[in-house]
Amino acid sequence: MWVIFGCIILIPIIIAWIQYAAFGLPADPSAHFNPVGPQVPTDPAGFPAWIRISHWVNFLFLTLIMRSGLSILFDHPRLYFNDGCTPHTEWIRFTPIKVPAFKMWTAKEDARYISPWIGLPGYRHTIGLARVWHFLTVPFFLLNGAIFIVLLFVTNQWKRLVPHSWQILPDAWKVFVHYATFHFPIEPNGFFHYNALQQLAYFAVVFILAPLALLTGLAMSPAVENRFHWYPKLFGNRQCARSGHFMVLVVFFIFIIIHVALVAATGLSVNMNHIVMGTNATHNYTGLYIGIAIVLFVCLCCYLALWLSWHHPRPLQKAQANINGRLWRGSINMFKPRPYYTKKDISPYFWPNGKLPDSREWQELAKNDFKDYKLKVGGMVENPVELSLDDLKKIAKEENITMHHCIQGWSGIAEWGGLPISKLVEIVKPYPTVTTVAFISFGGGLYGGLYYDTHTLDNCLKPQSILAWEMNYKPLPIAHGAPLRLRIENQLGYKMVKWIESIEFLESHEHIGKGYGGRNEDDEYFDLYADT
Ligand SMILES: Nc1nc2c(c(=O)[nH]1)N[C@H]1C(S)=C(S)[C@@H](COP(=O)(O)O)O[C@H]1N2
Ligand SMILES: [Mo]
Repeated sequence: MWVIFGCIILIPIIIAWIQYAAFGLPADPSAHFNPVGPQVPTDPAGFPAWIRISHWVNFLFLTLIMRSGLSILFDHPRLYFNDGCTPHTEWIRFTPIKVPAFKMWTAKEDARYISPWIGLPGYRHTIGLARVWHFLTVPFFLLNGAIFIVLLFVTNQWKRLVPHSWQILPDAWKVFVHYATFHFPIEPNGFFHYNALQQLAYFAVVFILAPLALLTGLAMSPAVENRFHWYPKLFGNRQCARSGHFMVLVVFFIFIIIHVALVAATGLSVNMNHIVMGTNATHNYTGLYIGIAIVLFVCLCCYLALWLSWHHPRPLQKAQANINGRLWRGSINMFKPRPYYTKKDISPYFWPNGKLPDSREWQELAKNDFKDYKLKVGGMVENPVELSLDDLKKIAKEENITMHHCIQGWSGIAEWGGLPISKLVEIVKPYPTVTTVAFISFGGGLYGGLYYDTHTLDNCLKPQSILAWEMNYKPLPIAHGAPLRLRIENQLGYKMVKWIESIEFLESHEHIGKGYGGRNEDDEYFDLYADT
């Protein structure tokens, strides 16, 4: 990968130098630009307020999105091109640790610390809040982008961004040869024109990079993947999409560095007057000073976001539920998972996660191969039952090969065999007021308390929602949840309770635990709806 990246960067530079050595500098395509006004009267002149505002709003949002994205990345600091995320196949890792072969190494243990100077909120095991910042910003980032693009095309401003002739390509190359060989090309007045390379770069950021960020992000959603299996395939597979999402971040970062460096190098105070004040004034620093104030304000927002994450996480979680929870519930959460994978897709490796139960009761049951295990099913039902594994197996069995999506970013494809939850529902007969099913584990949560999670009854009745006692055609291994674990395929991994002790039918997720829908929702501010 490093060789490939090196080539992508070095080869154009080498070609530019060869061209320069053999033929000298190419003619500068900006030479014919009118330096004091638009080329033709219908060309845009200056930056209206909506451009300036959306530019700086975008800067704030991108800062939040990129920093929270890094925090999310560091919860599983490895990137792959294979869906099984087999250790040692990552193309890049942000951890010194090689996954040990001699002991169980869970994905949670593998999470890293990231400094809050870089990540939002930073630190370890803060993925819940990192996602809150990431997803809370995204709808507004998209809205800002949409408004920008609409206004771009209802005004004449699109002309500065959208190339209208293929001539832009050779022209951009000529400008690149200047930069690459350390010659500054002629600087057109950005109030009226960009040079060809600049125009191409801005165009690519707005019309390619930003949409790619959205599309690769969406490809990681379990609800989307399980309904439209072809979609992540557009990028190769789900982990390619995740890697691509990261590369989008890297390109954004490189763009920002070069953008800011050139803004500074080509007349900082004038350029700042353009994009802050909307004036073409050359002899005052107003734009620069206000621009610095805006940057400081963004820093302050970052600090405030960190402070809120640490001192008022619950309102953040609730804001996320009110905005994105609602959005997802009414859209992608309604998709029904579809069968797709076959035996040959089963991943050679499947990351284990969570904490093995340490209760004496579970250990006794495990010693005896769970022969004495009884699943307790109760709550708001007409017919509470206790069922052994054999009882469960006698009711029905369904086998599905599906992709597991952990919130941390890793995935894995496995076969799961077990009882469709719909069959259990038929037996216990929940009251009509039941909306929610809670699954309670023998195991504990990261910060204490029993591990549990809730699902809407609706999701429990979707295709492929099962209580599994079988993984890859063998009895469910201890590490993966023996004797019984949950599979609800349109949700993220943390909702798939392992080592299930009991099931309760409820009128609301607020009637169990701290009332946020699960151990991770209670203690780590994860989403109630884990569709993405
Ligand atoms: N009881 C219990 N169930 C749990 C967890 C846990 O910590 N405790 N971790 C969850 C998470 S975060 C994931 S990704 C999956 C992992 O399942 P696996 O170990 O089979 O990969 O289990 C889920 N179920
Ligand atoms: Mo997970």
